[in-house]
Amino acid sequence: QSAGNKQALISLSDKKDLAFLGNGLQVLGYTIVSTGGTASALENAGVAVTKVEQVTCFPEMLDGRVKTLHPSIHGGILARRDQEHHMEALTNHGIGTFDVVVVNLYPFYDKVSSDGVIEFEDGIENIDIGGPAMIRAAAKNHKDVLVVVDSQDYPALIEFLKGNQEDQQFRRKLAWKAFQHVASYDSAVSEWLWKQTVGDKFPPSLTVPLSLKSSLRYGENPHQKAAFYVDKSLSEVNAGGIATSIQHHGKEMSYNNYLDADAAWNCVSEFKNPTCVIVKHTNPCGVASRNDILEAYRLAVRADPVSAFGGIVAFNIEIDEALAKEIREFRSPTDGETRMFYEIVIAPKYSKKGLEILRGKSKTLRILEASKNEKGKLSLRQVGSGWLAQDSDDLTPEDIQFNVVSEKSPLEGELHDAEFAWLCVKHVKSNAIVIAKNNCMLGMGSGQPNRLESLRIALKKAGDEVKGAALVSDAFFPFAWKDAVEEACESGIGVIAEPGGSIRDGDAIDCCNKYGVSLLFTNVRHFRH
Ligand code: 93A
Repeated sequence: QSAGNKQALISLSDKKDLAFLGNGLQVLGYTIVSTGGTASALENAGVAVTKVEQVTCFPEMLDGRVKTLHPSIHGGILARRDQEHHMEALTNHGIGTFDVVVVNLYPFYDKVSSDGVIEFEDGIENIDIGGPAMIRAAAKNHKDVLVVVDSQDYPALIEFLKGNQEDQQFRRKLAWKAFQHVASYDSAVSEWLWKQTVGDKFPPSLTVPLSLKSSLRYGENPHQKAAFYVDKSLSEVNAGGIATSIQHHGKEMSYNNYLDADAAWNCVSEFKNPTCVIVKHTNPCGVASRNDILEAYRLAVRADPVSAFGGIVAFNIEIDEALAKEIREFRSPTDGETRMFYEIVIAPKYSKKGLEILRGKSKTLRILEASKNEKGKLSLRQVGSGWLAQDSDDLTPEDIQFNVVSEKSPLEGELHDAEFAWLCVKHVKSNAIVIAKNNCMLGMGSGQPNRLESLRIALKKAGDEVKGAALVSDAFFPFAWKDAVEEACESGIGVIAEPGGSIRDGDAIDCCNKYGVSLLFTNVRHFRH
């Protein structure tokens, strides 16, 4: 290679925007060196290219396992330009330097996570060795070698090269991204191998590095710094949901927005019928299911209009024109005048018109489109310097039984109300009580350190409507007489459902029998701490 001749090394499995990249580099006078498939694709796009084999004077061998693993390639990437003896060595061996390295890796991740069962051998063959070696070499020598692993960075690369202005920050950022790329790739490989030994059993292998999705303006409070990270392998396990949602409109998502949106989406995704869930501070304060989604929305607001104001509204069906208008226009039941204000609206889909109307509601309203949550999600929570891992609480009403333990059996409607309230209570912070009737949450008590207090809050919110409704508790009642169960019975509730399992279960049953209330035991607890 003649001195001063700029060279770019390109080796890509994902050839997206390759023509743009190749042409851009060619126009800038770069000689392009490429591996087999990439070279063909460049030629097809009308870009002149030198094959790696011409540089290494070696054929690609071992079915492609060894293509670029050669001193003529790695010497050209790794040589220190400021070290005379390095440059001399290159000259002596007839090796040219690379100024730009663009590589993306074998699609290992897509291969092993695609639906079809992949043969073990196939997985192994998709482990890229030469690619990461080039990326790491270029990232190490980023002072003189620009390393690009993401097609989204091609325009910035071309602009940078046109500018001829040195910017070490840009180079370092690319290098940082390059090491992240390789690290998450290796994690995916190691996790896959781990799964080949333990199957899908717990615990998972958690060697995953996180990649920064965005810096947040602040954390839970303005004096706390914050950021949002995504984890590619977890986002596979935890496919769908808020982390991968699309924001169509509105102010940037905040730390609390992410938490609340996640809570709202997780809750509304539980329901099969058209449902609206309104969340405030991670707790559902309004939940209603109706065939008429407009009606569901109005009921969800009315359940607790004060809390709903400034909350997060989530739907499990498309927001069309009529629903969007209702969200835009609906006035707070507290004064009948003020239009309801929300931080976020979430839905799986929007009609064109629906989206347009919501966009017009306010500049700030965040409009999210989220895809369905997968089951078996992994949840991680930090405890000091450690992490607690568990799979998600995915049980559905079909998975559990509502066993009648009282003399009175619930009516069909009451049983249905209990199931509905149970779906809600799973999403309320412990100690959690939910009162519901006719597919609508009437009241809830959350986060109190004692169950009696949660019950009283829920009863107060439900007001007179409590008569004949269903009351569900996330865990058993430790006491019955002169305690939560009795207060619930005195309120006129129709049916109570709880896990059971207290040594005082007998008292709860006696109490319900005395008041003629149906009592159901589910045998399943749903703490949410
Ligand atoms: O099999 S490898 O691990 N051995 C190598 O020497 C090597 N060099 C580049 N895989 C290697 N690559 C990978 O080939 C790159 O990371 C890239 O993903 C792919 C591009 O191949 P092609 O240009 O033939 O489509």
